[in-house]
Amino acid sequence: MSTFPWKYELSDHSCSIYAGDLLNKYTNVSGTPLQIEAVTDTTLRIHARTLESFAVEQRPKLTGTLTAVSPSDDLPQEKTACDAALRTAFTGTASSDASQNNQSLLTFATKALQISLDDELHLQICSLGGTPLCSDYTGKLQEAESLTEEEIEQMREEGHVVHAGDDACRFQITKSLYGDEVFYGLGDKTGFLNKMGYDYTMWNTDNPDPHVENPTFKALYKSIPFFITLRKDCVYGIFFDNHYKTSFDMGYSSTDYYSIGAADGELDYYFIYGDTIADVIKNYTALTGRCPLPQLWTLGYHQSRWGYSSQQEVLELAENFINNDLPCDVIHMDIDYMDNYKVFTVDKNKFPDLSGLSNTLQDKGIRLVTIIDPGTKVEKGYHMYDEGVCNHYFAQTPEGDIYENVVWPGDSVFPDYTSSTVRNWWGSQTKLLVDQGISGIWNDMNEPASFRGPLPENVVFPGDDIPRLHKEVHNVYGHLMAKATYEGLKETSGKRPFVITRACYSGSQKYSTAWTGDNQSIWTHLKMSIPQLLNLGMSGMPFVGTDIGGFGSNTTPELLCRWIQASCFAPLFRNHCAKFSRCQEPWQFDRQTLDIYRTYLKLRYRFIPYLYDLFYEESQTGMPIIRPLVMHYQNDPEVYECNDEYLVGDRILVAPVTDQGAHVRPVYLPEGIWVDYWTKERIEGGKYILQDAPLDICPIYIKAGSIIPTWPQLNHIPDGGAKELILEYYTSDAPAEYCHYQDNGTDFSYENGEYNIYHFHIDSDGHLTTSMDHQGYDHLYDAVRLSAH
Ligand code: MIG
Repeated sequence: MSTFPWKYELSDHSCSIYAGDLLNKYTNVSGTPLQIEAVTDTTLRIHARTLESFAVEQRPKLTGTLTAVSPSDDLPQEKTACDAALRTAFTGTASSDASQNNQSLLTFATKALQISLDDELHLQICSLGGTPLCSDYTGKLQEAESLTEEEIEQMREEGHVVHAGDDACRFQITKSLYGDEVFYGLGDKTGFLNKMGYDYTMWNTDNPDPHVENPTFKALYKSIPFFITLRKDCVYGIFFDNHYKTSFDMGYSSTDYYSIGAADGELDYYFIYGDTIADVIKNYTALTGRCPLPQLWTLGYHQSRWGYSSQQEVLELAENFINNDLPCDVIHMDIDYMDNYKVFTVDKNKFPDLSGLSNTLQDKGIRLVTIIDPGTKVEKGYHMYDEGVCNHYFAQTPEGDIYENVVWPGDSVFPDYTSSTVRNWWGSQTKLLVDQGISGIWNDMNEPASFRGPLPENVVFPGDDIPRLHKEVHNVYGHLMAKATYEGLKETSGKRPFVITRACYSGSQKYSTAWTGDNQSIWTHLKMSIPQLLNLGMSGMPFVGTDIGGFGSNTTPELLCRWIQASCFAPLFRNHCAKFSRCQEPWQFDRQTLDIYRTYLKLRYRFIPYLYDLFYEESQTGMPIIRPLVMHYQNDPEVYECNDEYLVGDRILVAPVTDQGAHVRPVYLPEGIWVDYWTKERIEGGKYILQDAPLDICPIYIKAGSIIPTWPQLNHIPDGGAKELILEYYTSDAPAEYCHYQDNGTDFSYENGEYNIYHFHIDSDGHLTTSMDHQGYDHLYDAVRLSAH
């Protein structure tokens, strides 16, 4: 992949352009009405700085494509970025003579793409062979049926959800549909894997009603304005880097086009091309960053509940795990540990000795993570409030007063994370928790959520120098909070920070893991968790999970069993539930539930080294940990809409049961030989099988020819990992290879080369040889064993 130093520095690990750093990204753009820049041969940035030229005066006159731009006469061609780029970087030739090439105002090519603009600035992107990949739509737009105010009111009175006017776009781009598109990504949205035929809004939203498939839930907690389009002969992604409220109509209004619009801000999107979905994700995460290597223990089991509220209770909880022989690495403390919900305080009555508690637990192999919300209590004498007021760290009303709303602590104010000074201040507070032995921070309510109505659009975030309104900051508020937390924890702990956030924007993966917010203990949410996590992974957020067992309402033993099974390879592996709902630790039910639950915790723990290898791969390439089948079987249309199976890496296939009462399910196995993990039966793929799945069985299959590194059974993850590695080998006639990554699992010394990469090779006779591709970490395994099946 070639890079063009004249524009951006692309590095494999992080991105210099934006996402957290994004608030200043517009400043280095020179002033042309439309720029098309090749960031690489396969990534184009389409950017128009002056929004005014795109503003569409009234709906429904949304033309969407670039037709509203200033007429071509006003476009000094020699100054367009594409022209400039041609001189610097492209191999293609320019044809800027309109008469020479039909309507084309300008055409040029990279090593992978041909780009042309017509005289109304409709953009067409083709492969080098000339096949249109993505074209602005030039036909007529579907007009929405218009209802009178009265009709809308009546419908709303009866309880119908009518979206009228509230999702108005100032501008919109519209792309042709060729009829063979399947869409993936878009973050955490409800519904199925394929987003074709739905529409979504990007506006970080905390709505605790049971999340149902579109259209009621157009928005959830996260705004990741990136999707991948799979067509018969091509794959491309579009990343619409605009963090005002944006909308994505993915063929919902018409079968002829899809459209992307924004309430404000600039037209600024990236077209990202690749041969495979993996390529597109790699190129997208080259722009927005990748999730850095986590600490090893974060891959273990996490237990949480909103309601753990005393030192004694947390201690007993840990003992229950130990006494029941249940693997567990982390206990989460929700808002009840704080003194009156004041962030960065601890209730000394309920937790008289938090340091003592964390030490005791850490000796037993269990760590603590505490929640931190943004809402800061209004209370004179409280250090966070006093310091924030004194230094102007909080968001303001347009008149310049501190803006107040209500959240858990009562009257609350909102830190301005768009300011680097505020982020540093906030981040440095993590010391208070780190000093008491806290190992990670969970960021909640950072959409931001508020009890007394939403924050008005014109709340002001003063920032470092440029003040911004809430409507611009909203979708990156959680992202910037996570950044502050990550950077603070890195400084105060010296470890790889463990952060969980609810609200996200593109790029949050650099700082944080995420969970999918307040689901419910219902079967539809178990079912939905699979496409939701897979789409998050394809949106560049790999370290994600759902609340196992469901957050709201009461779980049932059967649902809990199926949920732990479905999640046993979920990157973030946490059981969490709400106050007032039934406790859902595994021993709260019958013996059978406890036993099944234990089986899957133990299964998870054996595969930790494999998961960690996948995290290493992810840190290099952006490849998610769990993947839809389509990522590895892109030429098999049968898997395009596979909503209820997933791959872990490329060699483990999981097909969980997500229906109440089901003890058998159809499983689609793609081409190749698959080995049933439980029975070791070998099955030829490329077909559906009917799989028995009694309550204690989650169907799992391993691709023949795979080497998978596992650990001996442990109930807690030691820093640096286990001393022994067991290579599970699922035989085939061909030789097998596997690269395995190892480091101390805690800090950043791997950046100085302190890691090992083992290269395992098994020849066709089944003999194992090991070589070292890299050796820099001095704790090698005591033993590496081969276990062939
Ligand atoms: O308004 O901190 O999604 O995980 O337990 C509820 C209490 C606030 C919402 C989070 C949930 C958490 C709860 N929080």
